[in-house]
Amino acid sequence: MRANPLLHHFRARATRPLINAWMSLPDSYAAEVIGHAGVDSVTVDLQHGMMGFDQMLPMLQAISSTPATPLVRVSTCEPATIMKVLDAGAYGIICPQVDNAEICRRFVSACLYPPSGNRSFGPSRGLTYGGSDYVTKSEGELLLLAMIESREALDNLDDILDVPGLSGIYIGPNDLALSMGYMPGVVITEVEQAIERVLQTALSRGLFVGIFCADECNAKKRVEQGFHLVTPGNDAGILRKSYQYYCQSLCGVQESWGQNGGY
Ligand code: 3PY
Ligand code: MG
Repeated sequence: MRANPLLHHFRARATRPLINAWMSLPDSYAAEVIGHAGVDSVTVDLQHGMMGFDQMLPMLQAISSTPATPLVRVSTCEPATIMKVLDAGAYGIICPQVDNAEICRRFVSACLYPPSGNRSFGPSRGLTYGGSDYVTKSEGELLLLAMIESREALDNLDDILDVPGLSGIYIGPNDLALSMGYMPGVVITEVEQAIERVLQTALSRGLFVGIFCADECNAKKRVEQGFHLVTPGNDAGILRKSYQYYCQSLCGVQESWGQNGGY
């Protein structure tokens, strides 16, 4: 089976941070361009991105033509969708709102073939992209990341992290802040302490730890903190920032919509 470079970097204890791109734009050409930008992975965001399954498929095909690992954030922990996204060739799933161990078990089970899980057979593009031994080898190559992004998940952290088969976690700092009573995109000590606790608890179990970041400065801070993988904002935010930069440098300060929490 085709190896998952992201997972192999992690297992080899990569000495550099892993960079993940986050796509909300429903476009395969944009996915191809971003996949060739030097990132380690590209995540197609089905939860808040402007695409559905039919647009995701050519995006995964485009990412497959680049060195980046194709990942998908699903919109919810729904086994049928998770299985279909894996069949489409995603090499990792980021599952949002994994608030307790039961949700986490459902997530992991949907990703793994029996006897480890209950993923249904029909690997489709998984087989085409992954290789003829996909069904027997996929368990060792797919990255399964549970999003920790609520107060409830903090309360259930140990039980969530103990679910067998989970590769690691991905922190959603915006939803985490909201669920703790704060606005996203603002540095709040209580939220920072919670993020540090999640990080250390996951690291102590040898799990893969990623986090969404507001921008590149925030991503640098998260790398120094010890995160394996960082997402320095999403594609639309980065595109907007680039145009804002050109507008400001050519015409001086201009009125424009700001960004919030990396979006
Ligand atoms: C969050 O910060 O809540 C996220 O889900 C990142 O997209
Ligand atoms: Mg979120």
